[in-house]
Amino acid sequence: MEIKELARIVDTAAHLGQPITQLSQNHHFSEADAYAIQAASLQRRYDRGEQLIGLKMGFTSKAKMEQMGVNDLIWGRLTDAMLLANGGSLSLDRFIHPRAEPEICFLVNQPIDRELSLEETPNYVSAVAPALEIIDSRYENFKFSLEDVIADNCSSAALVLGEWQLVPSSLDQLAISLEIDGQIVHLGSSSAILGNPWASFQAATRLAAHYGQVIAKGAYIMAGAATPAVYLERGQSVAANVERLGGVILGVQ
Ligand code: OOG
Ligand code: MG
Repeated sequence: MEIKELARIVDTAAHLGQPITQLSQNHHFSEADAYAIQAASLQRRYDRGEQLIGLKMGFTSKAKMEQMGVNDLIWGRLTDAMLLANGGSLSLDRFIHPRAEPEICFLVNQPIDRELSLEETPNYVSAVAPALEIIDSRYENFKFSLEDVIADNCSSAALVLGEWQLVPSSLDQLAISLEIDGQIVHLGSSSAILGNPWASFQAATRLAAHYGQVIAKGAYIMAGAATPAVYLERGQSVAANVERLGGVILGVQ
């Protein structure tokens, strides 16, 4: 069956850290098919013993949409194998052409199996943390169509979470920076994330419910990058800082 075969191709590329041509070059598939490929590729990870730890939203900011030339919200799945320690290191050997981006992560306090309204979202979150997401498209040259990137689990590769903070009364207009070797390379605002990171959380509940993915208690929801992503090079240290929430740092080896 084609969905399973395409899932095998993207999963193997991610597992081995080897690039592939865009699936859409040789196969015609819809957005719904792309999510089915993503789900089937994640099933292969679960079969290897990985566990789902949360979801990530993508293209929630204009900066990201413009950088990648894609204009639709996407969502992907995060597993425990992707989690890196804050202050730890990332080995480039495992990846193809990884990029880092600064994010905000939500901690879910009870199961969610339906679309929440924006007003109810804070009742479902116990804490927020600054985060770094490492994305690593499995496609050559980091180029893809909307369907390609969805099938490829939205380029998910790794994530680093900072210390959990009590949810502040507002997540509006917090400065978010991406730093390489202590220098700010991109500066954005939390309001660049769909106008407000809570809107991204709300959209995650809508999309998860639509695709039949229950969000578990304890799940992490990554709101999406507020700035463009940057390529990483060996020897660098990369950090994300979010005003009032603190930061995270990772060495690149
Ligand atoms: C897709 C993932 C987008 C974000 O935060 O917008 C994403 C990509 O850019 O390769 O994670
Ligand atoms: Mg991201």
